[in-house]
Amino acid sequence: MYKLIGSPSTRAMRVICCLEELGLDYEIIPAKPGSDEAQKFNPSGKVPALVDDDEVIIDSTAICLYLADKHGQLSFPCGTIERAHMDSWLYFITDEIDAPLWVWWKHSFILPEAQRIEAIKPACQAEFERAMETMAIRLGDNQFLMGDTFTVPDLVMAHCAGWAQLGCKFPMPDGKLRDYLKRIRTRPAFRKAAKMLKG
Ligand SMILES: N[C@@H](CCC(=O)N[C@@H](CS)C(=O)NCC(=O)O)C(=O)O
Repeated sequence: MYKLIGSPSTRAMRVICCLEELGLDYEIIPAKPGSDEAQKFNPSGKVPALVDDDEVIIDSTAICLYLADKHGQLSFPCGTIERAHMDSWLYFITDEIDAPLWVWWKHSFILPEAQRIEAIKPACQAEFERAMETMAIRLGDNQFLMGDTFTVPDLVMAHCAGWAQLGCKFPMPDGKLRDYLKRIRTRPAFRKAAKMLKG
């Protein structure tokens, strides 16, 4: 059975959604970010981490990709053009969506108050909004980021969008992008994961 280090209120949520989509058994060890417990699995103390037998994998996106590749769903084979496009989405989401959200979040809640810079936050929101505009164009009329196939970038994106809307209170434009996010959030795996978040 897989062991997931990190609680649903963190990026561990992405891995929970992935494990649920794949129908896999897992146990959650709700180590807090930066705790001694988390540091046993990741020298930075960050979560999530995944334990698979004697191996520990860190970073939510790498974990989801590993699970998807290993279990032959939610991704495309390495070396295919589809995989190239799928990876392109993943880097876009981590660089241009997760990164500004994380900077905004750190300067709102995580850093010691003396290190927080309020003035950086509007720039983070603007970067996020620009990425959403790009995303809406790239998504077009597709059901998912990779057309008809639901893949790992969809689940990372859905997590980022929830974080932006509920955590940062960033407005989400109406239209195809909102419909796309709703399509993901109403999947059974996501509904189950959302219940875990509410406790
Ligand atoms: N790129 C990493 C980021 C992990 C990360 O920053 N996790 C947060 C919780 S969501 C954390 O552990 N923060 C503690 C810290 O920054 O020291 C991932 O996607 O797993």
